[in-house]
Amino acid sequence: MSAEETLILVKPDGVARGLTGEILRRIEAKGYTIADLRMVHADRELLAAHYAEHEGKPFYEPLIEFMGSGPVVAVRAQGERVIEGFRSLAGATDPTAAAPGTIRGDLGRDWGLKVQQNLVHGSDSTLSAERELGLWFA
Ligand code: IDP
Ligand code: MG
Repeated sequence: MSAEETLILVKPDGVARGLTGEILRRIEAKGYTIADLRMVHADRELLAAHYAEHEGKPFYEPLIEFMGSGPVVAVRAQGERVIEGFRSLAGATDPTAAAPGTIRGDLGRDWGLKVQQNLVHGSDSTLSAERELGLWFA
């Protein structure tokens, strides 16, 4: 059986702040394998597909705008229970509440914007990992 895979995105705030290396370092330090990597300036179509589950929510439009505001780094990461493990490394969605020791807790904060700029995305299930990897690594 091949190792579990997940999609990780370093969001535009992470890239713009020069935190790509630090985030990749944490993924590798945890023992996950970076199986593929690309920098993408995503168009609206890709972002709408990626965030389809959030359509209609108040933060949806600002989220799409933010995610298209600059390049993101897309990562195919591999390892035993990597989906759950990366969500744990990333920390809670709200960077102010995210625990210290996590990517969002250590490196993120609330900037008082309409959308939480929280540095990273990680797939939340095997189904979404498969779907999202198909979108970003088509
Ligand atoms: P996740 O990234 O921790 O899985 P989701 O609930 O899937 O969180 O939300 C997707 C993204 O939308 C979040 O990472 C964050 O950037 C943004 N977001 C989620 N909830 C809110 C909110 O209540 N206000 C503003 N932005 C939000
Ligand atoms: Mg999510």
